[in-house]
Amino acid sequence: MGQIIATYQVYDKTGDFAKKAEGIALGLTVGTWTDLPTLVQDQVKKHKGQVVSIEELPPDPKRADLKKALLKIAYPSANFSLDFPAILTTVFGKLSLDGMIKLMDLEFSSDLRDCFPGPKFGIEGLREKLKVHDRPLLMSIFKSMLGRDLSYFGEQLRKQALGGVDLVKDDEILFDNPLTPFSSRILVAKDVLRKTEELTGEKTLYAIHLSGPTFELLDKARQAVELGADALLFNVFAYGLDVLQSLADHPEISVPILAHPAVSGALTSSPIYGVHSALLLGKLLRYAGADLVLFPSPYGSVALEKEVTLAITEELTRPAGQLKRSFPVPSAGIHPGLVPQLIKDFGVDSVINAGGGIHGHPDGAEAGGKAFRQVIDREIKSHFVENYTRKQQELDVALSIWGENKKWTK
Ligand code: 1AE
Repeated sequence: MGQIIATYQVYDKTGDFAKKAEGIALGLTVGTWTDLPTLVQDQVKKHKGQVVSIEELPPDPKRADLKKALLKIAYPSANFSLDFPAILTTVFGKLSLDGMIKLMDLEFSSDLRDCFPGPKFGIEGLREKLKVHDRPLLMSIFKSMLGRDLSYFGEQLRKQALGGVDLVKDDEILFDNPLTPFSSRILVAKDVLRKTEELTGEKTLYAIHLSGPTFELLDKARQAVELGADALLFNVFAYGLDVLQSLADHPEISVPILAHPAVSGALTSSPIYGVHSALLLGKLLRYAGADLVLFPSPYGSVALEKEVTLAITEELTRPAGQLKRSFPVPSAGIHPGLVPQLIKDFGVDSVINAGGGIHGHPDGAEAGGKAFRQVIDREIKSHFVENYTRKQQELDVALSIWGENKKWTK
């Protein structure tokens, strides 16, 4: 029978973690156990959670009065239906309200994992769409779109595409509005990007922000696909993992989905409470079908610790049965000077993503895109071509203001 093993980080004054673990294993499954008549005990046995392991950890220096441990508890698949609401309620429902406890990981037995189709495109599918196989992809973000109209939108898109950007995404704060309506953005983008491709010979995909009331999302996503949208940007944590999964699994939603991390900090940021970032932004977003996952890089304006970003990346890309790999997109405050470090940390199979770092180039967004492409090419090609030299005028300008390998500063 399948199972999910949950790992919890817990604290306790007494250090009686065996009692705590057994309390969770019972409390989240059959409730009481030994007080039941023998016949009933037999009936509920297969539903009881099992304590798998208890590992005591060194206490946190600031809370030396509290003992700390990792508890692993197995939940049988007989207890839940195969959807995120049922799984999350089983492993961390009421328990998430129960004091100092953090959900660190969920290990799905392979039969359960294989029930999640995951990303439709993944890294390979997206590379195939763009015909780019040998370098990190470059994504840019529309900025300052609030209060702007479609001609501004089209012009900003044109400049980003001419700069050599592979994907342009809406800002996650751009919602339905009369100046740049949803369907018009798709149509304008198609027209602009067809023309830029004729000029440059390179494809650029536009990811439109899918937003609005939950029950309208599927129809809107269908409409987007029918109008020829290239990709969807989705603020998954404002809705829930199940909404992403329902969209990603739907046969008519035949475009890549970018998952944005907005709101997730409320669940992941505490070292003591909530859900570990590698689980929420890594493993579960991949299971839920995100083709690309944005998360704060260690270097930008809203940063995560480096080891956390690497753990997210590992979950998005490690072998996992038939699941395709999702693209890691370390983001926020990225400028060209950070690209060598980003490639070193996240590899060629990652996406360099910048808003301010493209639009803030003194010579405009087209030059901003070129500066990024120049530094990406320099980093990739200089490994293979001896004495590699290349025109890098736009990059030199960008490095003169942001510096090389310097962290983002306000
Ligand atoms: C972590 C998400 C980053 C994001 O969505 C965004 O808009 C970044 O903008 P910049 O690159 O910091 O200007």
